[in-house]
Amino acid sequence: PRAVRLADYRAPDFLIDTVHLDVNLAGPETLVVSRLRLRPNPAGRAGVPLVLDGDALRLSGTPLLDGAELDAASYAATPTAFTLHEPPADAFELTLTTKLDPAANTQLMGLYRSGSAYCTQCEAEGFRRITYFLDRPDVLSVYTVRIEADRAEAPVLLANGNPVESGDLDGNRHFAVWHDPFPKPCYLFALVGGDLAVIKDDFRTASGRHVDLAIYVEHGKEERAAYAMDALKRSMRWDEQAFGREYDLDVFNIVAVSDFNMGAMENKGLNVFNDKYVLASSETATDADYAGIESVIAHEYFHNWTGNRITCRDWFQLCLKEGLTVFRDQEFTQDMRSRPVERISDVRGLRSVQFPEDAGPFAHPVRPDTYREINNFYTATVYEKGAEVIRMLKTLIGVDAFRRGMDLYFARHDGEAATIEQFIACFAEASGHDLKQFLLWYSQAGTPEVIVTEHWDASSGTYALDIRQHIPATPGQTDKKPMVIPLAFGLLGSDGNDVDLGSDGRVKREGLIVLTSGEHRFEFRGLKERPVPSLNRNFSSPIQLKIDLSDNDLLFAARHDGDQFNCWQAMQSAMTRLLVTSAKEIREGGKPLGEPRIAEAIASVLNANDRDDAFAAQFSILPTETDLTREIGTNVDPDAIYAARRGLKEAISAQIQPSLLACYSGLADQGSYTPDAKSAGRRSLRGVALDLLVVGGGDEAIALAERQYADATNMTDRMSALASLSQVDHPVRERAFSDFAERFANEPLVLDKWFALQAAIPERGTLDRVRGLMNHPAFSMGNPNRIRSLVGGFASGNPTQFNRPDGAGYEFLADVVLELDPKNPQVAARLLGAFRSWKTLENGRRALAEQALRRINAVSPLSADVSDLVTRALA
Ligand code: B3K
Ligand code: ZN
Repeated sequence: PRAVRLADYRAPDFLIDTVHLDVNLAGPETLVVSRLRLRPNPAGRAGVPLVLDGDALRLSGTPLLDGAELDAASYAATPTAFTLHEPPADAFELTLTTKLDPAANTQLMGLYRSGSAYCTQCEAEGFRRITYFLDRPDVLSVYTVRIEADRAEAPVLLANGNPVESGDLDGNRHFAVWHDPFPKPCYLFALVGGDLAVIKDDFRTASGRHVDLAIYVEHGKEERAAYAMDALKRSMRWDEQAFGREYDLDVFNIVAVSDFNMGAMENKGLNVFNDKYVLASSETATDADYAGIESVIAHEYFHNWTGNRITCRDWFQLCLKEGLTVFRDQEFTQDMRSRPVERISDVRGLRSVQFPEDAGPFAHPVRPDTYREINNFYTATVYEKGAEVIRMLKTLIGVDAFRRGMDLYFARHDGEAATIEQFIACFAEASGHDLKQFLLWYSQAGTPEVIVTEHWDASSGTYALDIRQHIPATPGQTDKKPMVIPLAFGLLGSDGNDVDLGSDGRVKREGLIVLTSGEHRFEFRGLKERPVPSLNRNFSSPIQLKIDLSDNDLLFAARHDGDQFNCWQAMQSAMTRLLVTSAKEIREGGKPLGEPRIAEAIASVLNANDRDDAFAAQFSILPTETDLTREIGTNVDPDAIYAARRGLKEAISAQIQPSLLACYSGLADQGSYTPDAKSAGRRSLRGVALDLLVVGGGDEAIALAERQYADATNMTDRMSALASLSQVDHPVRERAFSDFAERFANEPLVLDKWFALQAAIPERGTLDRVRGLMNHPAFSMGNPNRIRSLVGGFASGNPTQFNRPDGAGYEFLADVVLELDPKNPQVAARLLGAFRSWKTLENGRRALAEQALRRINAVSPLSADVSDLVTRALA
């Protein structure tokens, strides 16, 4: 496919004011009649042919222009386009019929079947697989949709907007008509037809509108949708309170389906969800699953304003809706749960996926300026870094100006397809700040490095920070300009409190330094002692902070920093430094390093009287293998990293076993399960303690895990026991795995956890185990969740085995990608994310990874999705 460029954007030549769809759901004979009211766009070119997008479409019958059949010479229809050579100069009506076979649609884009239901997925370019259309987000239309189906096969018929009419027809068929008064781009279109169960509720908006809420699920799963419904109502209330945004239709429907390419989709008034993000019961879902449901329900709901009421002008502006909506869902979660703990977990996520992406061949700006396949840009950079950019904006201009800017954006652009410039202009106006330089966050890729050196002059009591920023080169971008970087900070005195900052005129507000050029010096005078700096508090900017603090400083900050995020960060930094050194020594034939003070720091948090369980858990978890890979940066040996990490865990376990045991038994299962943050925190700390104990290796610890597994009254405890056991090569492990498989044989979503855990076992036999599991009756190459759990779990969740020194892990992934590509290119392409850091590997593995990538690249045809990623990986 050819590259599309932001610089080439042109307004559409035609607009579509209204769309009438008549969809007759009838298996392989499904017909879609589309009646479009079109007119030339005054902002477009005059006198050009009308070209509608299509993808694998079949026209059925003769198209009508203003009700009259078109003659064959006046139009052309191919699977990828419908062209009307000489369209009328004024408004006209075009009627086109296409014939579809939803069951044959394995890409899960457009109209397809999942289980017993017909459903749709249109973002980004799936609507063109349903009917010919101007499939671009700046064409907004009012839709009326009539669906007809067999009454027994599809008693439930849903589309966007409000229900208008329904009734019975001859031959056991029935119909429903839906009307969506809000003009929308076609990527937000959805319809569902099937035999589904439903749970209902309702909501009264702040201004008194009554909204009927419904969640549709597979029969028998109704009870498992209760938490999603609760999360929905909390989201609706929160958006009113935090952003002044009310819901705007009479109904809000959610449908859970089991075959879905991603998490969920925000179609106006009819969100379609991967059932993984709807269904939960204490026996089948972990605390993490509940948290995932809460945040995805909120995310899709929040899109109603950020995405739907105001959409994107073009796909380059994707972060306009995604970064902003992730920011909103993160704020929601922080309000529902613990702010610092959620911040830590969001940053963990950012560092483990977005930072490596930004440092490798797939790096791209938050707003890309070119793409060959837009599906490949639904990335951690657009979503998570996009959210960090909004958070920085809020930090820079302050809470009140931020809210005024949001209000202005909603007022000014409601009903429009907007750009990042228009969005940022609202904040510039509302705050009086010049945000030109800030826009670089949208156009420059790469994680900025902020390098800090300290100077302490005891004689004058002057403490200075020299701060330099450097943005690494990324594909297509070698020269970078300095960015605006807000650094929240404090200086810790020896009593552990923040010292009075003294004065440096350029410190903007109390505790905030704003970097704008390549180098800065900040001086603080009148200090009695050298302080310990606490920089980038609460992770105020998505940067790599490089400052060489001693272990003493770090461990001091870990105990005393008034910013909880930075307590956690200081501990992570101390552990990271040790692990990097340890990995290096292991490669040179040495033994893994331990560090008594790290174990002590963990013990003191575990033993604290006022312990916050969720925070203590985060505090005690070591940096991930991905974190260490990124930190080491070049010539990476995943086995050494694993050995260093495992070695440190063993050392900690051995040193503080009594504290771990005391903590573990003090947190015994309290019986009845509730998914709230506090109880989840308890369970997560219990899991962390157990994990450390089991790594210590004693039979007693293994017995403890075995008992926890068997006695568990909820999935969180059962899974944490199984996860701990999965890391040790012991007969108990296999017993537990087979028990789990039997217990949950009829629960595909639960078996996904079982697939993923086995795929992550850091042992030589795992690749064969994964191959074997692909033949398990519960596995299917047709279901994205199964593939992501087993194959994705191996490729992205098992650094030592995916990166086997013999290259077998890479070859396996290449085989799966090539097998899947013709059926579901989007999911195939996603799997290739596992290669995002291949260039940082040591030479042997690097050559083998390259060989696997080249083998994929040599195959023809490849989908646009896979070929785009492989090309970029190899560039
Ligand atoms: N907007 C959808 C993602 C669509 C992905 C298309 N490949 C879900 C979301 O971000 O809310
Ligand atoms: Zn989204």
